[in-house]
Amino acid sequence: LLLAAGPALAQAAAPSPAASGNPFIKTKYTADPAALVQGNLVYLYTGHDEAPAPQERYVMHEWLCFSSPDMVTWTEHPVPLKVSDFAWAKDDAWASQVIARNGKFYWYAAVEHGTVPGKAIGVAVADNPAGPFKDARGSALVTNDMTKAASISWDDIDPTVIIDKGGQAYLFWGNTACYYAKLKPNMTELDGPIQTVSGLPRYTEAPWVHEHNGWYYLSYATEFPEKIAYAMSRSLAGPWQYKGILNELAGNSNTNHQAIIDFKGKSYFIYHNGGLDVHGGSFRRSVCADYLQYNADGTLQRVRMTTE
Ligand code: FUB
Repeated sequence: LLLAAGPALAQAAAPSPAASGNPFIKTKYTADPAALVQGNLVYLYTGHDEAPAPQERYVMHEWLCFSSPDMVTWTEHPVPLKVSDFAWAKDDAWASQVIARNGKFYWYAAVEHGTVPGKAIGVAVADNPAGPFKDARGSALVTNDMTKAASISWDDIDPTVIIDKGGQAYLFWGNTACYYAKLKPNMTELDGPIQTVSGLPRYTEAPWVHEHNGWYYLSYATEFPEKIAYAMSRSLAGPWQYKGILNELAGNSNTNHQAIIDFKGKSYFIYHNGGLDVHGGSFRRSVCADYLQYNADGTLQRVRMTTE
């Protein structure tokens, strides 16, 4: 399946592309984007919003995978992972991220646990970035009782994963707080205690950690409806220094959920809004992308979404 994106990303990098191709996945409602650059291709992983209009709740049973050589033309791959692939999980294919290590691909995904009340994070593994993926543990990697946030059941969501230059992998996640823990080299076990990131004002959810020119960036959803804010650090263990807001409200969606990548010489801010069609909204979301620009000191320019 070839999906046509609009002209926005076909143009040379500009702070505010004039013509919008967003949302750029037009055949399905897609949410919570994560992206992974592998060689000549970028892989896009999303949740699949399946709530029929006018239902105002999340209906999400599977994740989707698309790839592109240019951020313009997208190929959809067969469904690579479903909630039912985690035998211990009940429902809710919420946010996720895939990372490569030692020739394998590890997919960290939030789901509703079948027996431990609340959300949990599982990890699936594949030999190919498009899958198929299978449960790497047979049990959850993180469960709600580990972070002891009794106040809400959806604390252990929104995993983001990164490997530092020394080869140490870190998992970040969370809703009532931004948690992080080291991962063992096998990528399927936590290595040490769960800690909490400090210095993220008005943190809501959706952490995304990436590296660019020696700086680590922790972007996250702030307030509700959500904007994206970010902090910078020289170390994944912090301290993180808050730098400000990256974008404003995404448009017709309470959530925003970003991923940030460099690909073929340009940087991209990928997120979702509720703008695909008349039924679009907070529970029928759609993935968009706009250019991201770095300043000489490493700080980020505010993203001007093409939908603004
Ligand atoms: O898609 C379900 C939830 O909505 C995600 O976990 C959050 O980041 C928000 O986008």
